[in-house]
Amino acid sequence: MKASNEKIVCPITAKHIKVALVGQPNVGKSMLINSVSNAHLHVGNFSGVTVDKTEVLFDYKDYKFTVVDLPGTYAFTDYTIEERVTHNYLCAEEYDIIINVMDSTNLEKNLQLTSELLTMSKKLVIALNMSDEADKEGIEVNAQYMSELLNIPCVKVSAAAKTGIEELIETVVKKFEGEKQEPKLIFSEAVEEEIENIVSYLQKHNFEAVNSYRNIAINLLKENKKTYEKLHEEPIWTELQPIVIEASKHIELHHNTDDIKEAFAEEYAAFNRGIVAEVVKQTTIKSEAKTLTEKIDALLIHPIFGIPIFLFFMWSLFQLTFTLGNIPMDWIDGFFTWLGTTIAPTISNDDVRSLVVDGIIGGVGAVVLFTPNIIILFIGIALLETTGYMSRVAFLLDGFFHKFGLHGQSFIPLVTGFGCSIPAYMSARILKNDRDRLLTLFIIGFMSCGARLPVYVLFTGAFFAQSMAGNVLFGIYISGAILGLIFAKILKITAFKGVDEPFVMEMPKYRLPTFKLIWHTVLTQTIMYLKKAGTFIAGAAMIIWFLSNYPHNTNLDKIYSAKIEKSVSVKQKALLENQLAEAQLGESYLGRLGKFTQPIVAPLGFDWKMNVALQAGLAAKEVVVSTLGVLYSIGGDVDESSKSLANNIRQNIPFASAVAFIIVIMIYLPCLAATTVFAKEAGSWKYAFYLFVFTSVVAYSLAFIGYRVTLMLM
Ligand SMILES: Nc1nc2c(ncn2[C@@H]2O[C@H](COP(=O)(O)OP(=O)(O)OP(=O)(O)O)[C@@H](O)[C@H]2O)c(=O)[nH]1
Ligand SMILES: [Mg+2]
Repeated sequence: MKASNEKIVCPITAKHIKVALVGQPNVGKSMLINSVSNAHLHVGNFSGVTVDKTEVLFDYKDYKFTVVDLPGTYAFTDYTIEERVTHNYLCAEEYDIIINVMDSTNLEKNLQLTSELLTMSKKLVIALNMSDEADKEGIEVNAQYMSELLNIPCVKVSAAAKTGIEELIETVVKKFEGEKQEPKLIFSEAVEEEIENIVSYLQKHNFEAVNSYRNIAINLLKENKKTYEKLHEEPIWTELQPIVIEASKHIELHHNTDDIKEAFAEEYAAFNRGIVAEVVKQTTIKSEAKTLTEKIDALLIHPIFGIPIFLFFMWSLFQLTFTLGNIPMDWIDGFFTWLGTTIAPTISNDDVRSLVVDGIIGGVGAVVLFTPNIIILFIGIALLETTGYMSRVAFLLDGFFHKFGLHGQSFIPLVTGFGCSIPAYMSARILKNDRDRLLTLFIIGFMSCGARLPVYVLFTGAFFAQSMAGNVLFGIYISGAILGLIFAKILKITAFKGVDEPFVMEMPKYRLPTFKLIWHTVLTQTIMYLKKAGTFIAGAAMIIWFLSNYPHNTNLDKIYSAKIEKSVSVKQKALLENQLAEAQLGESYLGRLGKFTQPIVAPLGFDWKMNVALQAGLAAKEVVVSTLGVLYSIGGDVDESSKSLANNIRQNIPFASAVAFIIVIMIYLPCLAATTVFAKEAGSWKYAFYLFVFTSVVAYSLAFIGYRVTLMLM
């Protein structure tokens, strides 16, 4: 019975394989997972794309794989927050195998991490990724020999070209089913002797351990904190400690240093050089890919032309957002108009009809209308991220950023902020220094996120000719960024005082992104935008509709119906009906709330509708547009088409008020979801409160100035 039980239980439990994917930044870990499964993890050509762990599940033959994508980490010494995620995972979580992903074109640097992984107790497989690039650059890696030298299976793969993937998975399965073999990590004779001393002591005392004696000895000598803590509690420690101290002294003496970490760094570097010398052969003297990167860089990171070129790219992007984005906008607008007019006659109940047509279709339609603009912006950001240009711009702007007290590396979270503030807040983890990180977190909101784009497009489209609108849009984004820099400086000399740290940022090779990669990146973000429009925004639009339709004042109905009956022309009748709708709106809950709080925003030239739209925008910025959509489709110049929202805005909102409104949108608190992430990343809700006060004061003051100045100029 027992045997048959075992037969049933074992294969099922044995078939789950949990793999931790570890490697230096930008070596293609996330892309490798996308290649082996159907996942669409975020891939970008710069260091620090993945900042949190993500699990991906897939089946292979009889095995169920769980692969954990971890943030890239250079070595296990100096941690940023995201590197800590990786280290903590490797030390504390349950998993079966580590796949160490390496960049075949940069083995020596990648080995810094690999050689540290060799002393861990887990089974290890090495994926020599980017083999396609290595081939192009004439770099030959002898994977077979490397496997023998390290006693770890090494498999050549290319996540981009999808080669070697099956072999890699087969190797993982084989390793999983087999015994753990001791990796070969060889040090100089002086160190080997000391390791041997400690090993024989452990052997003599038959010390029980998960890791091998050799690895324990190495970790003790390296002053690995975890190993120390564990051994410290053992009875043998009193005898072992002097042996370790003595051994460390010998090693330090051998390396002519008083720092054991430095001694080991030299040992590792020598080992890594040795491995590379054995397994890597450069077949061509200077590769074409390198000269290409150099040629492009000569222009793109040119000290004088670099920044103007970048600004030109950004300007073109916003021009495209407007000109190209406006074409499908007409179709979408037409579709929602058609939908509204088709559905309206089928609903007999006045309230339900208004809820569906004005509330849901009006609100959601107003947001969906801007999908083409959002897509163009997302494509721009995806290109910046995947080509390798992002790190160059970070480098270009570093000196400039330092003048404002920001770190060059802050550029990455800041640019991410143009898409959405949530990943931007998270990517601020790449900043090592807590003060720099907090400062960056406070500034990210100045980079207008994609959700604010619809508001800008709506207002610029309403007040400017098509030929100018793109420029104005570019101006809004640039002014937001410049304001961000100015306030970074102010915060730096007041709240976040401290010395600047030098900036080291890896400059990846230029990579032509595949159409598929851009497609998936943009598609995922667009689907998220549409999903939000269909769920959250639809819900918010319904609430806004309800609050703006109730309570219904029957007295007003009576007064107006008498007038309407007496009206002489169709035009007059329509006018009176509109006045009635406006009056009812003013009496609604939303109208009362808007009017009650309106005195606060009156100095900025806002009417109560703008006031409630801004308040609703605290939930999500798209809600500003959907709220305006609902409010203006009830009152004002009634026409269901969303394009008329722009007309309504032009007719009902004075230009100076519109300027002040845009300034508030640019600066005030990010959406609820982003603010929650902000609080989490900053470490406390206290900071979210500071952010609220900071952004509100700045938004209000600047909007006031903007309003007054525009009034004066007009
Ligand atoms: N040519 C080539 N490019 C690759 C390959 N694998 C990944 N890339 C590119 O390398 C860059 C980095 O890929 P990611 O998957 O984001 O790297 P990562 O290791 O997850 O990076 P972090 O999350 O920052 O640690 C992207 O531009 C990919 O398109 C490959 O096998 N060949
Ligand atoms: Mg990644």
